[in-house]
Amino acid sequence: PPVIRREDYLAPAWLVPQVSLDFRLGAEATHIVSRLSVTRNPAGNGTATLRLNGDQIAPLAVRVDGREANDWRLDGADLLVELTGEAHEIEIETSVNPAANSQLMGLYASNGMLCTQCEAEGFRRITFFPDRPDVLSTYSVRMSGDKAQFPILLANGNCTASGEGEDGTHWAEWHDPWPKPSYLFALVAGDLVANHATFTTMGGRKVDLNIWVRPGDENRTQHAMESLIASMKWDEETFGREYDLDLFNIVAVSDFNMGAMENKGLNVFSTRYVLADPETATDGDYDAVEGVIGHEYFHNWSGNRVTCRDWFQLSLKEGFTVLRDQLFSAAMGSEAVKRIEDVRVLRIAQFPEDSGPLAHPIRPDSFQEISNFYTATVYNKGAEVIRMMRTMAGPERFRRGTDLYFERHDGEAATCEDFVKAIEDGAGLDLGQFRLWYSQAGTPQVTATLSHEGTTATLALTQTVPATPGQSEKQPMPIPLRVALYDRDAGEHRGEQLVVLDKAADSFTFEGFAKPPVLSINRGFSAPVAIDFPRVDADLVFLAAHDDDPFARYEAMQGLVVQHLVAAVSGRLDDATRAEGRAAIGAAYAAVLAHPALDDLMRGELMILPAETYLAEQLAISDPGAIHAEREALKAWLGTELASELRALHDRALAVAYSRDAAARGARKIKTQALVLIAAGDPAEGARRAFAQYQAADNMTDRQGALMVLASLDAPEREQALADFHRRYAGNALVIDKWFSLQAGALGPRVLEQVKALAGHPDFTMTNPNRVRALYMAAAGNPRAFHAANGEGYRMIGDLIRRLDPINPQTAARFVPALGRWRRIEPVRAAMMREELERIAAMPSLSRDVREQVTKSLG
Ligand code: HT7
Ligand code: ZN
Repeated sequence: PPVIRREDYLAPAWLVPQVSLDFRLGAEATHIVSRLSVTRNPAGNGTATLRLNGDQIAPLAVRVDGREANDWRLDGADLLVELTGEAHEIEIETSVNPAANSQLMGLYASNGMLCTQCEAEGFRRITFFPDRPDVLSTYSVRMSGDKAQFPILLANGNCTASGEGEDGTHWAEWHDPWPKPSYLFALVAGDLVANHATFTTMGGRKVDLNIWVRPGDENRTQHAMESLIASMKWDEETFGREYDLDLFNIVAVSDFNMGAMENKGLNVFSTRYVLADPETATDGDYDAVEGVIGHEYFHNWSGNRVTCRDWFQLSLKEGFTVLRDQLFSAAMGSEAVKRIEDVRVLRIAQFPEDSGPLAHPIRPDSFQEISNFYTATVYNKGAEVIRMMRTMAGPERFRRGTDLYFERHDGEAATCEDFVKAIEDGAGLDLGQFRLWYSQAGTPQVTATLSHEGTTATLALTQTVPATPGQSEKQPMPIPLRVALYDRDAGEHRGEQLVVLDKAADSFTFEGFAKPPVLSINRGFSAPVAIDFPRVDADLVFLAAHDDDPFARYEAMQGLVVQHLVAAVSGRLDDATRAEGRAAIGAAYAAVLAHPALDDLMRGELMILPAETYLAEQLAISDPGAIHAEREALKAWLGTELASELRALHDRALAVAYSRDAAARGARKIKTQALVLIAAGDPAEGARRAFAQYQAADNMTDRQGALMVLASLDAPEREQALADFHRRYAGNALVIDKWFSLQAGALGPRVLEQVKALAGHPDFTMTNPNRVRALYMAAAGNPRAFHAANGEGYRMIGDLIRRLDPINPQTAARFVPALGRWRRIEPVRAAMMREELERIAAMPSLSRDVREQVTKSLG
């Protein structure tokens, strides 16, 4: 497949100021007439050829200025039309089969309704069009269809007219006054009911809000509606952004490739980010609904009003919008806990990407298939990069920068460079060298050494940015590190400072320390880097107990465990040092369990052990079996050592009644964390408590937590609870997804066998990405299953990719990175992982999506 390069960008030769689309809807055949007003772009290359992208569609008719055109041809999937003048009217007819569209891109059928997904290149599967984000058009849409089958007809913007047709049909016309690229087009038709509310903007505009779901689901939309209203208000207060239409529709669909989509005025969501009630959604699910509703709403400005010039600029809208949704969620709940959660996601999902064969800068230089670049790097590292600018500028000056960005580029298709320049000008920062964060891949490795002489402490820092595919030479980048030095006796620091390491090596001095201080570095995770600062356990225990930055406190706890487990798997611990390490960890855990000043949400966070993937990241080559065994052994030791404290904590939490307030949510969090450790130390006691928690549960958080623990135990209660859960929630797709995931993510020795059996369960289907992910992403993310010593886990994921690719290539490609980690795994497993990739590569026909990921992974 051809490689598309950022440096080859050319402005479009033709613009399309207006489009009108006419859909005659049918589940098996939808007929589309598209009318484009095209004008020559003065900034284009002057070619007479109009290139209209297509993908698996055929032109049924092509008319230019009202006459049947002969002067057109196909170039691969694209339609080329020769034009003589400066402006023309082009009319094209196409027909598509939504029911047969298993890729879920373009127009497709889901649960009896019709809906669209056009980002990134789905619009070309509906009609021929310059399907690129820098061609902005105003859209008028007419749709007609059977009224009984499609009682609700929705598109972007406002409904301008509707009426009845013949033979039980009806029609609606929609107009969106805001020019937009084709990827933001949307249409939905189906049997839907709405939760309705209104919001009055700061400028006094009354906006109708609707959350559309299948009849019967409307009672589960209140949290989504409250989150939407909170998002609208927060964006006005925090970024000065006001909504710009009289109507905002959200539709929940069951079949969706990603989480949600920000189509102008008509967001389409996977049901899991809309529906929530205590009986079926965990506290984590509630948070995810709030975060994704916010994210898509915030795109109305960061993405829609200011869009991307080309897909290499994806982080312009995604990185910025992730930062906005993170700040929003932090403001709605606990800032400290949110920061810890966001960093955990970055470390588990993005750090491995940045150190593997698929590493790319947040603004990639080339791609074969853009769908492969909706990555943790573009989204989450992209957010961290913008967060660093905010840290350096401070929130007020950063806001001046974002105001300037929106003012300068409203209505435009912009670049990452435009964003950086606006922050530079608005916030008054020099970001010259900082731009390297956009072009260099790889997680910077920072080493720190603290020395002390007289009353001066000196912090010496070095940085290296590791080589990544296609980038062997790297330059030092500005790394803003929030640091504080603690006086060991007073238990306090002398004020936090921001040091910016912008050279390969530098040092910073701090005066007034009679004794060697304790360093707290990268507080709040001010930079997305890995810090190598070996320290004695006593210092980590000190910070875990005293640091006034909650993230740094968490980091100290994690550091204690990471140092110990890395030493253990590297064979560097003898009996005495193992006992010493465990004693330090045990003491820190005991302090966390008992600390009166900690709220339970934070306590629950501090109780979570570092993930196996994060531990693997600390080693050049890792043995997943050894990491798993050592981590489980530590869990069991903690569970035994702290048995009485953990039982007391579990009992205390059990007594707290269900509510959505922070105290009750915290109680639920520690309840399950305590159960995990109790079960590790004493499986029989764990099973007894988990089963009791399961039976007494009046909410999904407790029920799922208990079932998760039971699913990993070899106890009779396991089968009983799993069967009950399936019976209780039969027909509720989102909860049945949990049932699949819990089993595939479990710890038992038979998990692979169970996953294989589940793939044959009548509720399993390969055509619903949620279900596929529920079973197989959980298995691929379960080290015990995926890295089974006999290679069966690799074989299972390889087989899945081969079977899924012809059905849904985008989803299939998302499973490749797990196999692509082979270079960092011990040689026996690495050979089997590689073999699996080769078997995929040898398939006679593969999608561009999977082909790109596999080739790069083998590379
Ligand atoms: N901007 C949206 C991206 C998206 C997407 C991309 C490829 C294939 C399907 C997709 N569905 C949604 C989601 C977001 O970041 O808000
Ligand atoms: Zn987004």
